[in-house]
Amino acid sequence: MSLQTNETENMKELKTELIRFMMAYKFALDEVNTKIDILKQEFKFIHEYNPIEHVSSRVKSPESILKKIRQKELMLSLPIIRENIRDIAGIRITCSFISDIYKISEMLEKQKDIKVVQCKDYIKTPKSNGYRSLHLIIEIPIFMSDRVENVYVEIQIRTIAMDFWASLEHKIYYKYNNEIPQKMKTELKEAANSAAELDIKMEKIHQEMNLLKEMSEPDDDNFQELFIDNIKFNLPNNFLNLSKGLINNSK
Ligand code: 0O2
Repeated sequence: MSLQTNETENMKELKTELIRFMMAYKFALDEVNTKIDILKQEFKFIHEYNPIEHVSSRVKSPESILKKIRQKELMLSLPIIRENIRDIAGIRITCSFISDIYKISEMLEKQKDIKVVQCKDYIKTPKSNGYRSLHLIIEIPIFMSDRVENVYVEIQIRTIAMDFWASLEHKIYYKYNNEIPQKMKTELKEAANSAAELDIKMEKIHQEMNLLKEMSEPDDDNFQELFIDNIKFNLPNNFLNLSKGLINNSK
């Protein structure tokens, strides 16, 4: 085989390996997104409550991967990149309340094919700039045609308020090229604390509302649940008996 043919073959092999490498992360995201969607739907139908407000996911761009390789001074080798850059596949889940964050993380942790390899709780211990979020690095098996690959996925779970703060902070961080003026840093920290207070207040109001709902809920023995277009109606048994009579009499 000539040197040129050899090089072309090598290039082809490298290209296939790179495509396989990136595809595994896309498949991992598909799997985790499906898991989250199932939890979301199940919660809505069984518990009549949806703890997940919003889900977004992305595979890190090759440019961002290269940037991280340089930052971490890694060797250009796929197994080294795989082991050291564990957020190539990333999912962000936004919830209404802090308790939802832990509920969702627990439900994911319990799934047999998910292995949690790292958990960073920036809610219990916020970062010094005020950043709050729960970060999980999970490992999930992906079944390919000729192999099984265990792929890392980073899952960030946060409330709407935490997400609002993090998006703004991220924009400011890039605008000032990592050199945020001290005044703005202080304001951001204050805003993070206000957002955390708001989260606590909103959760308290939500709990009080649930309590009131429970107290005013009709006695099950006297009512029948009826679902029309996913909307729940509580119909008194007396009314149903009366309707039965009406139908029978009209026959
Ligand atoms: P991007 O562009 O969002 O992906 P790592 O660098 O991941 O090996 P690190 O930094 O210890 O290790 O991980 P950590 O603390 O779990 O943070 C990872 C991700 O969390 C970041 O990814 C951000 O998305 C988010 N994050 C962490 N700290 C902050 C913060 O102070 N502000 C905001 N807005 N987001 C934060 P990347 O790769 O840095 O960026």
